[in-house]
Amino acid sequence: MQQPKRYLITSALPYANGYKHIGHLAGAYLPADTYVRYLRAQQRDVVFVCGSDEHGTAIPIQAAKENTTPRAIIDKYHEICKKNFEDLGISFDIYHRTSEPLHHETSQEFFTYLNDRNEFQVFESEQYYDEEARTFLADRYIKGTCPNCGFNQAYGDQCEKCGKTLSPDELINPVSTLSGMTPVKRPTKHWYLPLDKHEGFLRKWILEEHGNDWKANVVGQCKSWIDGGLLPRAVTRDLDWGIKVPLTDAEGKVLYVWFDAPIGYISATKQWAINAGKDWKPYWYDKDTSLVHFIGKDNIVFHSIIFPVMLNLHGNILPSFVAGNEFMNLEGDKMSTSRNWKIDMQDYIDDFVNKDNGGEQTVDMLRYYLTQIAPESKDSEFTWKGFQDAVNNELVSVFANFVNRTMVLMHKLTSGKVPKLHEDVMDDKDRNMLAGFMKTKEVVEDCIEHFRFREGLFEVIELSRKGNRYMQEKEPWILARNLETNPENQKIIDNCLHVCLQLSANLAIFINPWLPSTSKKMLHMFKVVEKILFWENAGKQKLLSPGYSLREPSLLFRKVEDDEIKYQVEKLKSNAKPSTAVAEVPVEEIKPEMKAEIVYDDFAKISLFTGKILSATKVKKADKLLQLEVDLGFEKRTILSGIAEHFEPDSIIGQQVVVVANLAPRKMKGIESNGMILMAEDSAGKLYFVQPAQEIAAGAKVS
Ligand code: B3M
Ligand code: ZN
Repeated sequence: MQQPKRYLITSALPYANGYKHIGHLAGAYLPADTYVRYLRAQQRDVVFVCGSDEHGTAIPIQAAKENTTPRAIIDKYHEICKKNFEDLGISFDIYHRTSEPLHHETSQEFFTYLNDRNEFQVFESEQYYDEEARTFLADRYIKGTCPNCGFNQAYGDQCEKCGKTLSPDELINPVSTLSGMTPVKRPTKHWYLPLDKHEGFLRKWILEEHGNDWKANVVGQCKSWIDGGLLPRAVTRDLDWGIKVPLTDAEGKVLYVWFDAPIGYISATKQWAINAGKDWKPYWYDKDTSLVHFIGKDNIVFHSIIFPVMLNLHGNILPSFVAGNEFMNLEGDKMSTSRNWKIDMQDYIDDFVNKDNGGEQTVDMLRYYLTQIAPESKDSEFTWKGFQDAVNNELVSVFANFVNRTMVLMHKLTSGKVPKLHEDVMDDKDRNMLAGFMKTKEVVEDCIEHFRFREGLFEVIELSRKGNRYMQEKEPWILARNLETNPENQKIIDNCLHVCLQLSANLAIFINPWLPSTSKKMLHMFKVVEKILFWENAGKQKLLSPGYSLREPSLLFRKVEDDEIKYQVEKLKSNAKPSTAVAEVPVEEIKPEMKAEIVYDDFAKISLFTGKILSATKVKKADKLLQLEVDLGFEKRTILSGIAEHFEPDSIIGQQVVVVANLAPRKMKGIESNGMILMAEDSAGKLYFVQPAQEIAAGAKVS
């Protein structure tokens, strides 16, 4: 594939309605920043945009909670989020706002362009109206009883207890949250984007063109959506907070927040171009631009289905990749703002970065751990113990240790200067180490270009691990003991430190996309300028010139102490709010049923393999069944599973599973099922996938 001429990288625009947590950071911001820093090191033309999403009901609802105005809310949280990202080294080229006039104009122009070409359909429908507050009610402004679980505080768009997506019409005894009154139905008119008309385009573009090069979770979610039947989607709302619909017959209506928010990427690019004296148009119109969206999984359909349809109709380019990440759990539970089970970026900044013994190194410590556990292909989990282990056992003991030992020994054994390489005493170990730089470069490059940031970082740490091993084998400190009797040893010492120093310089280049301030600190020790970080230098064997004197080393990372993580875990627990979402189910003390004894041969008749769910759709006229496409590595299977009441189809795409692969085929509702998925059920009847503790390729034998 030809290399794109320019890149436009976007991270999801966070709602400016509160603090954002490290799960957000790990999903949509940190991987984007890593990618961008790499592209910049490659000296490619790249613009990295983000900003606040300041519309939608989320904002006035937060304003009501804080007893202030929507304007005050967005002003407050815009500044907080912007500063948090800066503090954690996220290097946006612009952090814009959707409340800016430039964005309002851009969105209205977009709407008008589509409307003028009759791309919308206008429908009238009956919607809830609050007669006392004299306003139509957005879904979030209506509460009532959930038809699914009976929870009496469910919202018009979702029940927070059972998680079911709802429409206001489904609520039993709906009440307006504005006035407490029972709302009435009134006719209202809205503009709809007829997604159904674009099914052919979407199938071709996503499933045919990107079915293989996009991530399975993204393609799978899109496929489920498309297979589930696309419907016209309203792009306007009856609300007084938002961008006015630019039509005379649309009094009191605003653009739906998910219509204007992604256009925010365009207005941000425009503002960046104004500031930088550049032209924004090629970034949104030229086919040789690579547009990449970094988002969390709850935003996938908006970025891979709805916004692309809009872009296509508007004559813009389409994303070349949608980096949709899964979620990060925290200490055994889902991160949740409503239950306060989360670590805000601000919390980490207060407790680590702004502390006396914190500083920049703690920024990179977090960046390291969040990348190491990045939810690239499945949900992952943050634990404070995991954080401590990653920092102490890898960053400190492997990476920093190697660099530090190299620097200390260089001061001790080669008088603070880069020693020269003596070809005559070089051995295979030296040669292998030197040749390894280029190999790592190629692997890291491949990882980053293909959005596998975890693996790329792992490779860099591996290289420093090899450096430690090499030094351990060479033992220059032992050779130094009997220099008088063996003066030739000095050459071997020189070679070892020469190699270790060139390796350290390479490590500074490699680690830069992930841990930029660590790399800067290394450059300072080596007394070299930042230009050395250009990727073209990676893999080179002569980055530091022999004879050049280097600074005294300073420690790259400090250890994380036991009491620090103990404090964090306690803080998390004591700040957590009781959940409304999960009902306490009494655990009954009953022994499970045990079937009759079998012999090994009975068990050995079953062929079990690992697999991955590629897509999931509800089976028509069967409440319990989901139709799954499962990748078994050696083949793909259709499997019907009776789990529809337990999982939303979208939420299980990409899950690892264990499949009984030699079960006789069985037909249900006209569909043939070829196998069975293993599930575990707890005493409350909740189902869990049985899966390997680590990610493993599909098709692995289970026994
Ligand atoms: N503000 C939702 C979110 O923060 C939404 C993203 C917009 S991206 C254009 O998850
Ligand atoms: Zn419910």
